[in-house]
Amino acid sequence: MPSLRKRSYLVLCSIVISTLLLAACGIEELPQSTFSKQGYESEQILELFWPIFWMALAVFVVVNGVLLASIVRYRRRPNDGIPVQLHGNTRIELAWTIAPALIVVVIAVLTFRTQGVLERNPENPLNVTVTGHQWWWEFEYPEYNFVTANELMLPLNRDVLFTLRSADVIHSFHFPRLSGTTDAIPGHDNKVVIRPQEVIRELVRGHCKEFCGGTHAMMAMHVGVLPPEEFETWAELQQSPAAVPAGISQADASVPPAVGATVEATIEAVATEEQATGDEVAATTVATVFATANAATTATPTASSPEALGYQLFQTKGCVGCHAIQGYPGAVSRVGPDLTHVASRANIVAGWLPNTDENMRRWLRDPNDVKPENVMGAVIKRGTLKDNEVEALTAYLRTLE
Ligand code: HEC
Ligand SMILES: [Cu+2]
Repeated sequence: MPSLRKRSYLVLCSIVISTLLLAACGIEELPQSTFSKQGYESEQILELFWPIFWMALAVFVVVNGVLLASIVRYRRRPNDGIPVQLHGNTRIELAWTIAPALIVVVIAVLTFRTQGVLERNPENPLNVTVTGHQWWWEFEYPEYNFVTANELMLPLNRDVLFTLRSADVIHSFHFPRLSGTTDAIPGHDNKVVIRPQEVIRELVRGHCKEFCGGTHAMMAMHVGVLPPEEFETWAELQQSPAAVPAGISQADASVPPAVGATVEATIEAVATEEQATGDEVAATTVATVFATANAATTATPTASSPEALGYQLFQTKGCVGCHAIQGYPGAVSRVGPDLTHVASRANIVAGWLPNTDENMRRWLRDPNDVKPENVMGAVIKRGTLKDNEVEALTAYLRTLE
């Protein structure tokens, strides 16, 4: 039986070792750290970090050095009497007041300089409007007139001006490799400028950095950086309307366009009302609105191919109530992510699942099982979609490249 001391030693060692092992868990998009800077802003932040770090280290060494030296040098020895009693030392007191004040002034000057750079007014920037939702990100490119979700592409070496907003509670926008963190606040626009300096093809991770409710931990996002010509190609793809499966003519879409809009308006009204009381959209209210809208749609799926069936189910199952797909009649709602090019994303559900068929099925089968309390799960429950419907919708969503 090892002694208590030995046992606590073992426990301590295993904690240290497992912490180190976990910290080393290799995910390519990590580390999410300013030390792995890939943009001008993170470079500036790092340039501010180092001088402050070295100054802090010097203070630490001096203070603790003097402390340790005094402890050793002036410790009490046998037969020591009472030491000389003194009060005050003007010279030392002046020194320890002026030296820290100087250090603080230096830090202030450096910090103001960096802040000035970070908060500059960019010339001819690319605009991106970011809206934080519980718990996913919406990205709008106003100059290009398209909306996407959870994944951003940016052009290399160009200032991007982000306008941050929130649809519900306070979120925080943070790509550690590119910039610092800025809050997305309801009813108030915040601005962030980012100029990426490296091409990023393997998307890099960012995250909501302000606790925003139940599954805040599952509110990631990804960014890629492309040379300008490739960025234009990507933007053109995102602008183009969604593909329509063979065998479907636009006229077949029998959801009155009003339905999608009504559902959206109602859900937004509920959301605004409850925002006043600090609540999120009540799941039951959304479900009621949804059921009413769903009952108003009359189409019966008749398609032969899974893609065409999925296309029809997208309206009969009421997905149009929450999702926009450009070119799909009636699908204009912005309660959930824009799905026009969902197949072109590397991940779905705010960076939580790689965008594979299996994960898409998993999400559609039971959204709440993947991400508890999310708005879609208030309506689409386990069993809402039959297996063949999940298959068909997955097949259709796959065509949205
Ligand atoms: C009540 C609103 C609502 C309804 C109805 C709804 N969704 Fe969603 N959907 C959402 C929300 C909100 C999200 C974002 C979830 C998250 O990541 O937190 C989402 C996410 C998704 C995603 C992942 C998108 C991405 O890029 O991450 C897909 C795919 C999707 N929904 C498909 C569907 C389909 C198909 C239907 C119909 C069967 C449907 N949704 C019905 C609100 C809804
Ligand atoms: Cu958040």
